[in-house]
Amino acid sequence: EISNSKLTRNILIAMVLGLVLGIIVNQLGWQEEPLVRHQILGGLLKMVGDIFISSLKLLVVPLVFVSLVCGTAAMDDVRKLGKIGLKTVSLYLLTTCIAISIAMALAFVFKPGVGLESIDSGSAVAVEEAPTICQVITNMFPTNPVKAMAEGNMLQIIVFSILFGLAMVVSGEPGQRVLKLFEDLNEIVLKLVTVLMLIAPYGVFAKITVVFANEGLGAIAQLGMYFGLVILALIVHALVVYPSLLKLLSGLSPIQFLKNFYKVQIFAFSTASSNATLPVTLETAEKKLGVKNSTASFTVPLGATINMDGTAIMQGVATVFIAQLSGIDLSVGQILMVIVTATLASIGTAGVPGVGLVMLTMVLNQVGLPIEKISLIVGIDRILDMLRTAVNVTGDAAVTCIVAKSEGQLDEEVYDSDPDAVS
Ligand code: DAS
Repeated sequence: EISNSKLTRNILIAMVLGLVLGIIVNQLGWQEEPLVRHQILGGLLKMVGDIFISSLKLLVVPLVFVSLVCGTAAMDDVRKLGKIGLKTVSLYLLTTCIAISIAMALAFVFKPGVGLESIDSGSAVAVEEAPTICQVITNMFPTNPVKAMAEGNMLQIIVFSILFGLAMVVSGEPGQRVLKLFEDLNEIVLKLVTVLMLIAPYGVFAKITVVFANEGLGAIAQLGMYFGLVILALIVHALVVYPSLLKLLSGLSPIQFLKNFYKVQIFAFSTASSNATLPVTLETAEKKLGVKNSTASFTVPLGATINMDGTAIMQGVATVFIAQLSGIDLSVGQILMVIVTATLASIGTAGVPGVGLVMLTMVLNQVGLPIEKISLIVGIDRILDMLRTAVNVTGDAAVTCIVAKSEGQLDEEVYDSDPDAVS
């Protein structure tokens, strides 16, 4: 197992190498040579890239099912904590919905994927007639959970996982025993994510080389548009939405919040893992934001699992970007489906590096978009992962402050004091 930072470095090196090699091949016109086109771009590199994409798809069903059952069963505390629990979960889901809506709106306005339809990194699918909202809701309930998993019908898997987790909560002893099993399974599945991420440098190199060999410098512009748009949405969410919620709902100073919290954001950025940042988020919530332990010890770990606004933002922009790449106009029903799927799926997804990309393949699958089209964005996803993880943990802390303040569990003297003065 290699460290996150080493893996990040390898992925970035692979991306740059692939980009440079691809552009050289394109500038020399070698991509038209039959040997290069069929044996290398369409042969070896396509194979390596497809194995990488398959490894992401492989993870979706076990990751969503196991982590969502754990996430739902953890709601047992929500039931015990009643009002606080309900308030916390509602705010987490609300901020995630706002995040993905901002992301999709920006992507519809700036159209990062328009003009790249020619990128043939996967065949565009004929999208069947969009179902009505009633049909969507009816179809969410599986007739056979195993069939839903076999078909990768994510909304049905999500509904089944939540129902199964709730049944565990209300079944007492048996539920507690099965929960322990699922918590161990969750550890294993998350480790599987880390192990499969080791393929990422090779997969990224293969995918990026093929795209830039075929598209040349043109693809850089679109890649830059996508990259810039995700960052813009992350900044809007972190510097407008959270400060507004802090000010409006709790009268807390957003500037003071950022002064207290920026070191955690840097740690989250460097680890690209909400889980790894959890101890730092928790300590800062108590020592610098003045949140009582009884509240923070519930809302912060819950947030690290069910609240991933930064990830939802990437998924929002990426979904619209890939629809535009594929020349597909998303219907209102499909847009709602993306928001519901990404929000519900984020409930269980624990915060480890790369999990956002796995969840993106799930969202694309759900709305019938070609997953192969993520070739262009897998390379830079690692950098975006670091940025969006910083937003994920910021959302956890902001909601924690809002809930704590409303329950009289936040010491404003600590909150307003100079964070560097605190021991
Ligand atoms: N790295 C994940 C986290 O820790 C976010 C993601 O992969 O999108 O929150």
